[in-house]
Formats: sequence, C-alpha cells, structure tokens
Amino acid sequence: MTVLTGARDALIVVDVQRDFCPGGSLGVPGGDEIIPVINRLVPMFGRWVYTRDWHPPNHVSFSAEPEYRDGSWPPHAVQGTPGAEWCEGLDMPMNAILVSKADDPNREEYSGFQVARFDLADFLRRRRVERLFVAGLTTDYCVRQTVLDARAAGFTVYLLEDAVRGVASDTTAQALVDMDAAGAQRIRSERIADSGERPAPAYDEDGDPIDHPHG
Ligand code: VGL
Ligand code: ZN
Repeated sequence: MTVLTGARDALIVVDVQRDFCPGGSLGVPGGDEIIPVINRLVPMFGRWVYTRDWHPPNHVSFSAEPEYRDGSWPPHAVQGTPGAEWCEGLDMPMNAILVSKADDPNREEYSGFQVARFDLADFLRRRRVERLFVAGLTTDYCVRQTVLDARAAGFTVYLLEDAVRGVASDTTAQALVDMDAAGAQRIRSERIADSGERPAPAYDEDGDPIDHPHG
C-alpha cells in the first residue's frame, strides 16, 4: 500500500548533524545512510521542519566518562562547532522551519516539541498540518521523543523506518515498541509517493496575505 503526500503533511527531519553521523563524537552506525533517503523524500512535501541539537558547552547531558545512554553523553552538537553542523549532502528547502533545541545548559530536550519558547505543535496546527512523517537521528532518543510528542499532540505520525538510525540495538528495539504503542505507523520510504497536492500559498502575487477562512 502506498501513502500519498499532500497539503496537510509535513516532513520532520531530526538532528541530522555531523556529531550523530559516523566520525562524529556520538556517531551512530549507518547514520549517514539516511541522507539520500531523506533527500529523495524532501521534494514530496510542501512543509518541512528540521530540528537540531544545539547544546552549550556545559550541557547537563555531557559527561567526561560517558555511558552512551540517556543522561550520560560525550559532548556533542555544541553550538558553533563543526559537530553541530548539518551533515554534508543533506538537502534543505530554503523555507524549511529550523528548530534548535536543548540550548539551556540545565535542560534536556530530545524533541522539538519540548522547546519552551516555541510551540511547534501549535505552529503546525495553525497551518492545518495533520500528518507528520519523521526521519533522522537517533531512533532511540530524539526520533523516539519527537514521535511520542507528536502523537500526544494529536498528529497522525508515520515513522520512516529506513530513514532513521539508533545509538544501540536494545534501546532502538524498545523505542520501536514505544512508538508502535503510541500509535505511530512504521512505513518504508519506497511506499511514499507524491499526490502533487500542496498547501495553499499564504501570500498572493503582490505579497499581500491571503485570508484562508479554513486554512
Ligand atoms: C540525541 C543523544 C543525545 C539525538 C541527542 O539526537 O537523538 N541523542 N542528544
Ligand atoms: Zn544531545
């Protein structure tokens, strides 16, 4: 069965940053393999959200002797460092929404929906987004939390299972169980196709806002 993308959909790309790809300080196996998969999906959408981990150097999750599990990570995705940059070759439309997260030294934010100063769920709902297609890194932490928060906020959620990679196999398996239980639907990217339908433009050709009574 094929799922057709359309006007009420958004692609969420989670933390595809150099530190989470092989060679990075928290590189996950095969992290770079998802980039061509994401790039093939990007043109099938009309709305995109890219989240990034954007830590201060003294972030609460950093440890000198990291255990590579929740709460104990090596320094990664530090603001302004090469490791925080987007992975090379990752396509990004110029009107994508960028959500930086976990920039407070004392707060962990695995998901863009947890950011205090920006209500991502409200932002998407106001634009009549109903379905979210989630890709990125890492399956067991930031992708998992993004999917759970999106479901709790009432969105239909598709987890793009060949466009995600995890830190460790046991936590990744558990994350899939958790996301299934929350009602996310797992789908392989080759089952996604484009209906060609796109959200209505918000501005007319003169740059004046268009009043959409229902969207
Ligand atoms: C992440 C561990 C620590 C992620 C972020 O992007 O999944 N994982 N910080
Ligand atoms: Zn982090």
